[in-house]
Amino acid sequence: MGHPRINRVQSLHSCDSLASFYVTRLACVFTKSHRQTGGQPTKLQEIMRILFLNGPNLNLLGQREPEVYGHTTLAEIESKVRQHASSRQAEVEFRQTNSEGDLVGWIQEARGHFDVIVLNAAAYTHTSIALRDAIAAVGLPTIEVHLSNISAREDFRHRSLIAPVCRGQIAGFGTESYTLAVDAAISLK
Ligand code: CA2
Repeated sequence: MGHPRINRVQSLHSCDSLASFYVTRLACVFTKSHRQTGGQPTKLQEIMRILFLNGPNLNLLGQREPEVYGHTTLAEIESKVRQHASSRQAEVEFRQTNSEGDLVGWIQEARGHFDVIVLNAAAYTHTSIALRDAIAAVGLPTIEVHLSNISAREDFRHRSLIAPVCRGQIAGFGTESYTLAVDAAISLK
């Protein structure tokens, strides 16, 4: 992941016109122009930055086992998530990996760059103490997401090792689980 560009934002407040401050790229939007507010201090609305992480085999979505996971590809889910997020002034980064180490690294690096992590850890949900420790250590609100209802499937999928360190879990709504996760992330603002 590249480092976000740093933009300099000049304050529009009449009383502190010399003041300026730094924000990470797209961290804020002006909700009203200075003119519209008649010279009143301009209100800033924070943009929610959401990191979507997808674990092993999710790159196969839409290509294998459509009877279990449907026909929608991960790229199509990403596109739906981006559309949904942009209509709600949220910024999204979307990644997939088959490697547990990548997921741990991305969770560790997320601090300071993202406000919320949405994680479909796939099979690592049920096995990974490393992911659980990373989520707990980083302390960013993390939403666990699944396409299928893991509680209604095989016994070994009933237990999530990451659930106790996540803010909540969304499971069983197919691709809608991902757009619901955008709304859940925004609700944490
Ligand atoms: O329901 C989910 O989102 C899961 O995280 C999906 C994981 C599974 O191990 C979890 O228990 C629940 C599996 C992702 C693998 O996706 C595939 C897609 C197409 C073909 C084969 C696997």
